[in-house]
Amino acid sequence: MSKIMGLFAAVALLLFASSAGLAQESTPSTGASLLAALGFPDLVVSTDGSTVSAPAEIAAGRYHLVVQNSSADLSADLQLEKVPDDKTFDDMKTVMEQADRSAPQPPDIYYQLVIAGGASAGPGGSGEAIVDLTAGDWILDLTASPANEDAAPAVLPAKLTVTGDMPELTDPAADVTVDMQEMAFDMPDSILAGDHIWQVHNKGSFLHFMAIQSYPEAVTADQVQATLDSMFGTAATPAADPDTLLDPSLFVEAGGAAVLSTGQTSWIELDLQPGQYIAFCFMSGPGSVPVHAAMGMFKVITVE
Ligand SMILES: [Cu+2]
Repeated sequence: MSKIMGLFAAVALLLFASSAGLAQESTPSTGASLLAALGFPDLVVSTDGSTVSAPAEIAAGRYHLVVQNSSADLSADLQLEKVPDDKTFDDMKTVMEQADRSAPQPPDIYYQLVIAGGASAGPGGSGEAIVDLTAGDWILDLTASPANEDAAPAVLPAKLTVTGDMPELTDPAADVTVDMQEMAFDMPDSILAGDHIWQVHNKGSFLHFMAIQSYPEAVTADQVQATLDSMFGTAATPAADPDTLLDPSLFVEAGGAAVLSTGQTSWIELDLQPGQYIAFCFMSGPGSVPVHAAMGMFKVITVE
């Protein structure tokens, strides 16, 4: 299966960590990155693929989230999900454990959650993001996935209690600003190559995330849409000329931002080389809403 379908499958299969595969191999480790240099306190979540180590309680605020993955062969995807007011962490853990992982999308409650982003780390690597955590109980929703997409991931939710009022916050300066909404990425058509901070905000009403993939040659939005239509069966018109379709096996993951719910903002760091890239949202739902990318939620980007 292609990387794109793999990511879509991850959205369907990894119940509460649908940002699987967003780990950027070249993400610097904590202490050396642009994100670390912003000076927000570290929130370190470590895993060996079978256990999770993280603080049990922190003050409300903006954090430099660092996911450290010491597993040699599993990828770690962390998503920060707030426990709803009328539920407990244990309620949510039960929902996650009992969910049907062969279902096309997560249970309805997932779409009601406040989700503050997250980060992914490949085997032996780390990942990071700047995230905002308000008072309440949160689920550190960590999923450890083998490279074999058919093998079941380990779901390792941990509880994080956040206390107190949010401090006064000034948004860090970002080189690239992305607003996500139904069904579009509002962002520049071209971006300067190199290491940059990206601000990613969800101004829509659905859950969204951003998966950036490179492609080895220039593409048009029409080509991307036709390819998505052929992959997801969403074509309203007869199938496009196969010669115009992109080859899904040529897409390469280049990083991205984890799931954000309405009104949430996160900051990520990407170091992209010049070339052709496409940002996708492979979220599906709520309800019968198809994969957002196939509904037009993608953006062709040139990095130069
Ligand atoms: Cu979306």
